[in-house]
Amino acid sequence: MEKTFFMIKPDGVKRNLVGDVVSRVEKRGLTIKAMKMLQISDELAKKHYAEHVDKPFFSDLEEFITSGPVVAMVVEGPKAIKTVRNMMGATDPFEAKPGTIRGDYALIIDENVVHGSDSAESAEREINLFFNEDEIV
Ligand code: IDP
Repeated sequence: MEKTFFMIKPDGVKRNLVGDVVSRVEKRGLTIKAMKMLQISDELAKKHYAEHVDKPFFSDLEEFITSGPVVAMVVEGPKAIKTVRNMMGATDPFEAKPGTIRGDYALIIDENVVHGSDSAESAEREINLFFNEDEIV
């Protein structure tokens, strides 16, 4: 069993896609171990996207990710990290295959509906950034 961090970004929440995205996770057979809605602060955005803070798109990314509530989750299952990444589709929705979340619901890289950890190290780091141990059931 593996745990990963999964998040519905502000565009997904604004577009009322929470139910659908959560339903896809549940129907796939993954288990939701923690879930909460929160508004990301500038400080948390810089920590979460630490690898991107020096990139030219960071200010747009920070503005976007703090622009409204997100739904953050800890999701568990066999090979959960890669399984969730496969369900999300490519970072650029133009490249994302139909049937994936981004391939079905997004058009541009700036607003691509979901985030999921890309490695075991990021999963651990991101879960600890968003959740206390006692919030994970
Ligand atoms: P990921 O979300 O698929 O893991 P990352 O490369 O970690 O992709 O990028 C994090 C987020 O930063 C992306 O989901 C996207 O919203 C945003 N992003 C990445 N590259 C660009 C870009 O070139 N322009 C604008 N936004 C970008």
